[in-house]
This record gives sequence, C-alpha cells and structure tokens, in this order.
Amino acid sequence: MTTTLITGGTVVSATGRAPADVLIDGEKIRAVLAPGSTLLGHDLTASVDTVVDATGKYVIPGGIDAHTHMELPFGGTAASDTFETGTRAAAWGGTTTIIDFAVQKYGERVQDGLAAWHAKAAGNCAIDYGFHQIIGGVDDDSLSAMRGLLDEGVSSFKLFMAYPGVFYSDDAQILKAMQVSRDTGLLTMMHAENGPAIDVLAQQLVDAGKTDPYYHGIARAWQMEEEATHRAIMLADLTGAPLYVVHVSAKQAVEQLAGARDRGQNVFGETCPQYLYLSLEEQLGAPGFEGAKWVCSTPLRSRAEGHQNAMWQALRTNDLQMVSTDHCPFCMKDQKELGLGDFRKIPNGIGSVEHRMDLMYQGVVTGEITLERWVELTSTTPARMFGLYGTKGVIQPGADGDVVVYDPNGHTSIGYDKTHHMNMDHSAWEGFEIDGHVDTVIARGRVIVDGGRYLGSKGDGRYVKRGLSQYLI
Ligand code: DUC
Ligand code: ZN
Ligand code: ZN
Repeated sequence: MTTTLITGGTVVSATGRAPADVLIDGEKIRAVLAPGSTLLGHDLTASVDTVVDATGKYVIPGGIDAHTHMELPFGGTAASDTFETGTRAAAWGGTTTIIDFAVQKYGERVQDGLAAWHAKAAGNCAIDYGFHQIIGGVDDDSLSAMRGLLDEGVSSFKLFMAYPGVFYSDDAQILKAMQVSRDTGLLTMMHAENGPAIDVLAQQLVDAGKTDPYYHGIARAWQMEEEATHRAIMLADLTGAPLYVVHVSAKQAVEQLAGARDRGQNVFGETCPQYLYLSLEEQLGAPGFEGAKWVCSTPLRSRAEGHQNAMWQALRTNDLQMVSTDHCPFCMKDQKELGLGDFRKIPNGIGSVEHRMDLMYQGVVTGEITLERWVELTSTTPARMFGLYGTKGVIQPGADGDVVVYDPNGHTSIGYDKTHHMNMDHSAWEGFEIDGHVDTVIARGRVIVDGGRYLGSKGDGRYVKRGLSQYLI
C-alpha cells in the first residue's frame, strides 16, 4: 500500500474551493488537511511514499465521462478505440472513470450483450469503468432481463428513437421499457431524434444529389430533436419513468427539458463539447469530404441559430446538468470514407474522451462557467446521476483516490501530432488552444500520468458497480 500526499494546491469541489493537502492511503483518500499539516508533530511529507507538489494548481476529483462507445459496432465498422486505447487516452486528459454502453441487439439476450462488453473491457482498462445497457430490441425477454440489471451494477439503459432497423425503438417499445424504468428506478437514457422522419429526409437529399457531410446536419434538423425530446418527455410523464436525454444539441430540445423540469418531472440532460464549440457551418460544412470528421448524431448545429450559446447558458442555469463526450471515434481512412458520395454511410461519431476536461476548463477561462461548475459538470454530477457518488466525484475521506492536479498556468495545444492518444488518424479538435493543463492524474491511489509521462498500465482499471441515481426519490 502506497501513500501519496498532494500538497500546496487548491482543492476545488462543486461547492467551493480552499487551500488543502490531500492524503491518499492505498486506493482511498484518507484525509483532506489544512495546508502543511503535521502528523504527531512530524512533517507529513517525510512520512509518505509520494509527494505531489500542487503549488499554484487546482486539485479536483477525477473526471467521469458518462457517455463513451469503445469498440462500438456501427455502420459496418467499429469505433476505433479499444477499451485499452480509449481509457488510456481518457487518463491522459484527466478522466479517471468512464461509463460505456453495453449493447443488446434485436434478438439477442440482454445478459449476453452485457457479458460481451465485460469481455471487451476486463483486464484492458487504464481507469475504472461502468456500463449502461443499450436495449436495441425491446421485447418480453429483454424487458424481463432489464429487471436484473441493477444486480449487475447497471442502473441505467439507453433507448434510441433514431436509427430504424438498427437500435431503434418505436413508441410502444419505449412505453414498455419506461414502465420497467418506473418500477425499478433504472434511469431511462434516450437518444432523442425522430429516426423514421430523418431517414425520409436523408433519402430525398441523396436523390437530389446532396451527398456531402453537410447534409447529415440538414437531414437531422433541430425539429427532429425537439419533437423526439418532447415525445420522450410525454412518455416518461405518462409512465412515471425518470428520463435522461443524451447528447442534447438543439436549443429547442433544451426548452423542452427545462419545461418538464419546471413542471416537476424527473428529467435530465447532458450536452457534449462538440455542441458547445463546433458548428454546422464551420465543421460539417468544411470543403469536400472534410466535414465527415464531425459527422455525429445528434449533429452539430448552426451557429447562426445560436444553439452553442444556448448550450452554455443551459449549463449555467442547470437546464442541462452534465457534459459527457459521446466518444465514438472513427478514422477517416477506411471508416469515415465509407460515406464518400453518401453522407448516410459515414459512421457517426467524434473522438473527444481525451479532451473533455480541458475543453470544459476553457469555458472557465472564457467566463462561460465557474471553476466549481466545471467540477460539478464533469465529475460530481455524473457521479450523482449514475450512482457512483461518495466513492467517485468528490475529494473526501473514504472516496477513491481519483484525483487530478490541474495547472491553470499551463497550456495545452490540442493537435494530432502534439497531444493525441486516441486511436484515430486525425483530431476533431485540431488547433484548439487551452489555457490550462492536466499535470498529474491519480487513479485509485496510483499516479498514472505525471509530468508528461504515462505511468499506468493496462488492467489498472476495474469494473465499478453502480447504484441508483442520487437525483431520484
Ligand atoms: N451518435 C453518435 O454520434 N455515435 C454513436 C451513436 C450515436 O448515437
Ligand atoms: Zn445516441
Ligand atoms: Zn452515444
């Protein structure tokens, strides 16, 4: 058992900041101490195995990215990060826990889908990981199996109102799954886009010769997101299910969520860095096939329409509660290129797991959010939302020793040849400059990133069983 003392830093939580030293004993935080505390008159720094000097830096709970898709089969290929490469990249960026999505396909047993994801992840992860369960085929068997998910440490499941013929659930299936959500307390996560209508629009665009990546964003218009979000809210209201809408990008969808919350419904929403910084005009509309790098669903939205500003505002007002990445990386070569000449065949997804903490910190620098809100959005609320709080998401005695030392005077130039550790052949964040830097990452008491060196190893991360969301009564 090693002991680590983080000295001289400012500990930042969701509710405040204060100078403090953090003592980690083995895998757990033992104490949060007044700066320079002694032990029975002895200098603590002389008694511990490792001292991390955090003078002038922030000491924050490790990031929790509650929405990743390592190795997800999609569009005839699979997300290019394995659990090994993706979790290592996450660690580089100050994320110490991911919650990935196990997949149950139509006709498959839920238990088998979950077991397959355990097999992919076990022994390969650099950081701790949990699972949500995608239910791609709602039927009597899967509905019954869902009732056993909590025993497996899976306290949330995801349904898709998009992707007919792949992951899609119709309203009858959603209703039945939400009844299980109501009965069990499992959180219903929803991909809210009207898939059947999108497919018609996409076909019409392709028939008219509009095949560039840009038209992905036109087919998946904000009305498709608003309508589906509204429908999901109504079905949740009817059934009494708690609802969490993933990757919200349209300001009109936020309005739906805010209205439901004002009416007292247990409704929550996340957005992702791409919906805060990137746009339909600049990225999806890039010349030639370049825009394929940013094909994801929900799509990047028009800056002229003000969606990005609306997402920042919703994060400030708590109309949206969290920021996850929806990390789903694909290379341009052989993967995104599948959609040359037909945007519908471009695999959907962006790789961001490495950059979420930095990109959100830049929001602190530019005055969009406070330092405390940064911690809340990226660590504390994800822990509370998904049943990990206490062991994760907070620096307090008894919590896991998942701690990041962040240097507000450091700098991070994001670029494929500079900072890139995700298994992709490009960076969707090329050229982004961050006025801060992840200096040291400690995961369950082990220093795994320090001073630009990776010190962890494959298999350091463990499966974490999750409890019910702390936001539900
Ligand atoms: N959206 C993406 O961009 N990728 C994977 C699945 C999804 O819903
Ligand atoms: Zn989705
Ligand atoms: Zn996703």
